[in-house]
Amino acid sequence: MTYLAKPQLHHPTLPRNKIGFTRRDYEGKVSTLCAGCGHDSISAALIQAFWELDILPHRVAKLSGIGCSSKTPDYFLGNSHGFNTVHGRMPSVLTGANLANRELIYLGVSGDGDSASIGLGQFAHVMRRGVNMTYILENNGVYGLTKGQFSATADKGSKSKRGQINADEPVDTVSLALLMGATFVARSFSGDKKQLIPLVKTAIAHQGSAFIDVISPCVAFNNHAGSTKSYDYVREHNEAVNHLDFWPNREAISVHYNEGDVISVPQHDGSIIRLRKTHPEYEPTNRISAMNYVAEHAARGEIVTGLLYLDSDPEDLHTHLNTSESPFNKLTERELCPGAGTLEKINAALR
Ligand SMILES: Cc1ncc(C[n+]2csc(CCOP(=O)(O)OP(=O)(O)O)c2C)c(N)n1
Ligand code: SF4
Ligand SMILES: [Mg+2]
Repeated sequence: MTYLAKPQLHHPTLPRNKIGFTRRDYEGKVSTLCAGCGHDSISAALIQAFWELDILPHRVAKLSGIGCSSKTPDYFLGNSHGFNTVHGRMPSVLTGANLANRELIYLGVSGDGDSASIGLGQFAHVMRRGVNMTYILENNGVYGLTKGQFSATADKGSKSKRGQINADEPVDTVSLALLMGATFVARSFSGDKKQLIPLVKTAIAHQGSAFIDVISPCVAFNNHAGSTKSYDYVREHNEAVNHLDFWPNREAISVHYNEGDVISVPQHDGSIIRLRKTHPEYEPTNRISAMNYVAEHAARGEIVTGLLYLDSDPEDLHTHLNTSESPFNKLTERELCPGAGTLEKINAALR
């Protein structure tokens, strides 16, 4: 029962997006995760975001590692490209794919074990290299797939289902992404679609390394009293610093807000991000103050969510490396092999 295909039949009255697709066209196979798993809500948010953005599914490449979270790309965007890497190695495979073909939209899906334990080095480097991607970390504080051991994001002092207390300091992936130079950093909660869907849409439009840590409770192993990743705990300690509205182009803006409550951030591609501040003192365009704010609130047991940092003029890996605009598979032999004379010149310059 690992793979269940969904029936092909669509109801004829289902709403269609601008390119004629229904939400069903962005779904994948039937999920085999536990009923109530936060990861399924994240898949639903991704389906909604890609549908609302009118993205052709074949323009998307989904990459993941190993874990319940990393299984989820099978449950959405069934008509997109997909690749399951070795545990913790999604970032380097995504980087390679991106270098070979920058025309696709890259979506990395990972878990806290995948990214903060075995894949911590890969996570740090993909952020500092500015790979143009949306990186979703489905964070439940445990290794769900291997039966609930504490992961590196489990908070110190939090309790396992069997009553053990975690003695280790946590890795805060949001702080690490900020430190390593990610140009879009957010935190959200799988139980808050209203916050998550616009964050995902904005991250997809961002032309640099976009990271969203989504707290995603594991109902089988980490949803009890004493856990800091349970539905109840996150609802009680969630401090949303802003709410996001995303317009794919400037003309479409129809909502008006009181002056002072909102900041508008135009993007290079013509889209506009509007941030409604719920914490007026929060400044999402200052990396250092974002890091301090997240750390100060974490020390008080509060989980700060929303768009935490945005660089609206990001540079991506292709700019740094001055790479070819064309995907490798569209280059001709002449472009790929410039001839013995050119090679000789390069070699001579290196002697
Ligand atoms: C190299 C390697 N080491 C260990 C494992 C065993 N393993 C599989 S999934 C996993 C952890 C998954 O945790 P996480 O990434 O948090 O995903 P979740 O299941 O919680 O969504 C581990 C340790 C593996 N598959 N490969
Ligand atoms: S074990 Fe946990 S993470 Fe895995 S599917 Fe079940 S609830 Fe989700
Ligand atoms: Mg996990």
